[in-house]
Amino acid sequence: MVTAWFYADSDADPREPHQYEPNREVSLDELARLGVLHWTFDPDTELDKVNELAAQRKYVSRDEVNIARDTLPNYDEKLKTFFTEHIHDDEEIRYILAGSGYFDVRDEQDRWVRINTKKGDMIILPAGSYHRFILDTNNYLKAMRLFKEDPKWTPINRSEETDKHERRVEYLEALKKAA
Ligand code: KMT
Ligand code: NI
Repeated sequence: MVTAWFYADSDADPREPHQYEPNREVSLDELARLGVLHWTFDPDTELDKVNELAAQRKYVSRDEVNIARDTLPNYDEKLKTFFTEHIHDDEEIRYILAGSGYFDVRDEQDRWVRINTKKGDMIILPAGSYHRFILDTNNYLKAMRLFKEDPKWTPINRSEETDKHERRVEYLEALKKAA
């Protein structure tokens, strides 16, 4: 099951949890309001449920990304890209097969919400939501990435331009309605 909290800014390694003291937890209801969807399916026994969800949401293809220094080509560069705040035209769907890591998403007040994911967690970040990804101090995560046909998931790094991006505007409209 995912857990979430407000990210406390500091000079500490971003792979550290970055919790306030005391921790400022973000509820699963609040995550839902931000449009973040999540499930937990055991990769050893419940892949049929992943397949069912993929069929429902029309994810027709998938691949795997093995994020560790020894397995991911251009590791440092890739991690830097993952941790640069961005949006996509499509939603981002990740199913954690092993290890753990953090997905950070912005709330409507532009605060970072840190979402802790681990083996079995499936997470969907909505199109147009500003987000980033980083490993935690275990330095390992293997994930299945699921895609719709003709996926548009190239990262578009945040700028004044992306604030006006069609998906971004749609996402903010949806947030307002959910408020
Ligand atoms: C992305 O788009 O930020 C990613 O694919 C993150 C790595 S997948 C766990
Ligand atoms: Ni992304």
